[in-house]
Amino acid sequence: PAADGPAAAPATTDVADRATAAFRSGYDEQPAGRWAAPGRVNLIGEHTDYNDGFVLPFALPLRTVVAASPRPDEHWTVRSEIADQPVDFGAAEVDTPGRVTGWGGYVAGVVWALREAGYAVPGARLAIASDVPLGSGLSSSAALEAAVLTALVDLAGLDLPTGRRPRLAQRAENAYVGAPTGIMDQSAVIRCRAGHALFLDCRDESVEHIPFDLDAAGLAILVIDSRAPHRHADGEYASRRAACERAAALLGVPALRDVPAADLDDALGRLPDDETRRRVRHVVTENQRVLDTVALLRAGRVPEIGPLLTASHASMRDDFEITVPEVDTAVEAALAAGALGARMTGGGFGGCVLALVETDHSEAVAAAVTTAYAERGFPTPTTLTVLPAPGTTRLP
Ligand code: GAF
Repeated sequence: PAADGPAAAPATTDVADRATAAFRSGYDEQPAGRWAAPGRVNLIGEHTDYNDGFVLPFALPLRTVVAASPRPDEHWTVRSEIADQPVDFGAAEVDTPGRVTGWGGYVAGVVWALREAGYAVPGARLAIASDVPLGSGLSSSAALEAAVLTALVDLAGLDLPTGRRPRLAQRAENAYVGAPTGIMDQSAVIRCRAGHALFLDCRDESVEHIPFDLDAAGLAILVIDSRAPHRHADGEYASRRAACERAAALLGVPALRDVPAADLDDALGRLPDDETRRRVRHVVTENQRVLDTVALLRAGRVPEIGPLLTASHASMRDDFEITVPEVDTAVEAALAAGALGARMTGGGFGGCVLALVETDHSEAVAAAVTTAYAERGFPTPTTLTVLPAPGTTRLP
């Protein structure tokens, strides 16, 4: 690619080799196995998951790999290529949510969630390597949770169907780490399939794998890292969630998913203030945009989803108020350079933007974003071209 053109995703084997190398140098033995979990982007459906609504993510060809072996006692040691020292904990730390902090908390949280659900979890030695950038809104935490969860399930020979795993990984994040996130990220990293987007109903967790063949349509998805670091666990995410729950209570429905788009005006008329009305309008219209996107994809009308992506961004910017100047700049520059649609993806306040482009325009769109960033004095963004990848797997 040109200097400011999009890059291709790194090969899974490299990150798997790094996990094996970290395991061998840390523990002086071969791991019993290796498990890989991807990051994700969400094509559309933002802040709808905790409103019992619809989302449409797909898995990225960027992976977190955990190399692991069981040990006979209730003790867990975790090494990571990003840390000099291992994190080490026993049952006492696991059984007290929040006790293990930092990245080790996601691992301890998974052990906690499995034990709390009544599963006998073996002690383990683990080593982690990852190509999923941290804090970029691509679900590095869900990838870590899913890789560790799958490793422990396999090492223990537990009978835990794939469809039940996302809730356990989410519990690790909600109740052990303390981040009030929804079910999308864990579902995406565990349940996605190559070449497909995952249409998930977050109320009953039913899924449909929607073919998303970008190559056949002559299209590409660019994932542009806005370089504005994002934080889930912070107050803004929690306050949006709380506002949605308050609004649902005011409207007398279990969740905002129960407000059909056709009833939006009536619902807005029953809300007390403009901010609450805008929050509700985002969620209700975003759910409808997911349904409309799915209908277009089912009909093979892929290029036509572009305006829905762009409308989603406007709704996040104006109604849900979760964008920042870097992501707005990336979206505007991508659209001005000919992208069919563009939007921020993930929880917000930074993170990544995805742009749907005709393949021939990829480099021009990436270059336009870089130029717009330079004009505003923002750090140079990085851009990756991605195709929908598989969910969590055991590696050979
Ligand atoms: C974050 C959360 F983890 C998800 O559950 C979801 O709410 C998303 O933000 C917004 O759509 O990624």
